[in-house]
Amino acid sequence: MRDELLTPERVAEMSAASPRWNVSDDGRSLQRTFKFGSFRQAFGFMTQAALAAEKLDHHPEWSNVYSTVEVRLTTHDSGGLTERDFTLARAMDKAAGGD
Ligand code: H2B
Repeated sequence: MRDELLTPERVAEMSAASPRWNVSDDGRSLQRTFKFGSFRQAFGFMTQAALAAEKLDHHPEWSNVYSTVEVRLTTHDSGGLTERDFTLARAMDKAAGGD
């Protein structure tokens, strides 16, 4: 089942509620750079986020260099942003702790 794409108005609303994430210029993805104090913390975050992603059956595009994790969220099956991207964004915020 293909999830419905969010309207630009809904994307604006939802991204206001997830202020650490940036909407890409084309409006089709969310991006956030997570910075940690060490590689161990970054990888711990990735482990937790990976388990959350599996539970949600929604997966990030991401890369890790030392203590930095760059994340891009989009719904490939739908070709843009859906509710699932924001759900995973919130789960990743939670996994990162802090704010
Ligand atoms: N993750 C993301 N980010 N986008 C998708 O479209 C997607 C996914 N599709 N994870 C899921 C898995 C799909 O392939 C399975 C069959 O549900």
